[in-house]
Amino acid sequence: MDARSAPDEDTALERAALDVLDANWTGTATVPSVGRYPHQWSWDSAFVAIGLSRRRWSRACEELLSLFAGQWSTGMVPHIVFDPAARDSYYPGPSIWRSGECAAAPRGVPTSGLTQPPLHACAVWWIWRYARDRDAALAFVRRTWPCLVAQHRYLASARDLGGEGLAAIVHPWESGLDDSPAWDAPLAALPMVGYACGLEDWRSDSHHDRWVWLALRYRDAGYGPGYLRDEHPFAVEDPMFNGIWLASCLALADLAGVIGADGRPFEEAAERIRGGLLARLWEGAFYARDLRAGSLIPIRTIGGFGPLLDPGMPATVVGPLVELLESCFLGPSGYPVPSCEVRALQFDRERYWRGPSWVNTNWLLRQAAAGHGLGALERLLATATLRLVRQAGFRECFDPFDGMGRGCRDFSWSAALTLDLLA
Ligand code: 2M8
Repeated sequence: MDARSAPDEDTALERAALDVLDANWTGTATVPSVGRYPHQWSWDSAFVAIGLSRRRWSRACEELLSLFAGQWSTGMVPHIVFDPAARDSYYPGPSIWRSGECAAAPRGVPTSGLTQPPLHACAVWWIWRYARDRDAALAFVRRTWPCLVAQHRYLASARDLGGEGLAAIVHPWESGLDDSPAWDAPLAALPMVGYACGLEDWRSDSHHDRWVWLALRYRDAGYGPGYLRDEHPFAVEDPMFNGIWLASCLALADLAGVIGADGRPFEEAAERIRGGLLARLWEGAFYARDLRAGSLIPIRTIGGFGPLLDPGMPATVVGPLVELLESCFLGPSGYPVPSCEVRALQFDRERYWRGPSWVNTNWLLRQAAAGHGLGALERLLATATLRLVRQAGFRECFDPFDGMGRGCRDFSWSAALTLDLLA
């Protein structure tokens, strides 16, 4: 059935999506989910702003502005901006990150010390593109421009840990694909034993303990760039993070035209990232590179399709990537796109980023398909995503075989991006 064929159903779905976003709005930002994620997350807010830009334009602007209120003086946009009024139910919360003790963090706005995929320039472009009030839109672009430029400068300097133009993530949480099997090997290699963080000794082998240990180590080093470069034991060049960064560089080049700034540095940055992706992460497919081990991580996940977001990727790369998508991700799953290759040993249909399908990555791939003129793939991804939310609601993620909803309900980016798909 064509998922877009029934106007009444579309209206009801749109209403339901707006209800979720209204319920998750705190007055200054949209939380991903009221119970499980009661603060503001960085790339979630970018997706929410994109989804709201055609329905609640001013709120889309507020969403990004409240995120930028948490930006550090280094330019880093933190992955969580904490709401001091929220129940302290999320771990690790502000008392673990202690951003207030770091001179680079903003005063009075508690945040995490990590970042997340830099989709924000794309979101600002969306807001600009769909504004009815062009003066207000221009003012918004001018206001956010310095934040975006600082964010990109931070990535190009403090995060080019491999020295070849790509940004490295220094924690799995920075990828947004938290428990992806791509991070299993670098996590397993962490030298955890013997490091006491003041809370307890680390003897456990669980992923969660390793995530927290890594965050604490970075915190205890004062969140410094020198420590990241020379000592931090987790540094990975992720194709999704860098594909999104590249797309945002292109958005910045376009936004430069809007405000009469020079767009060339951002076009050049996009070219540098494209060169880095091809030279360092491409081996018949895109893989993440473990900078500490000095090798590619040989597992194909949804992250490997991030570079498709670049409309300038050569056909010799786009062709095999689309073939891989069709044969190992779309073909074997009834409800695409699974977050890990279905035949991989690590694939798990029930566990977050180890198998389930997600609305945000489906949406990103749909954008990528549109950018390459792949109309059939673009339509398939839109239809499949709308089918998921129609059948299971705005869940956090979905079983890729039977479409059953997983994770929390009333999840913001699932609702927001549905609005964009319906638009
Ligand atoms: C998940 O990540 C957080 C940590 O940042 C968590 O598991 O607690 C991921 O799905 C991430 O991509 C997302 O931004 C976040 C909030 O929705 O949840």
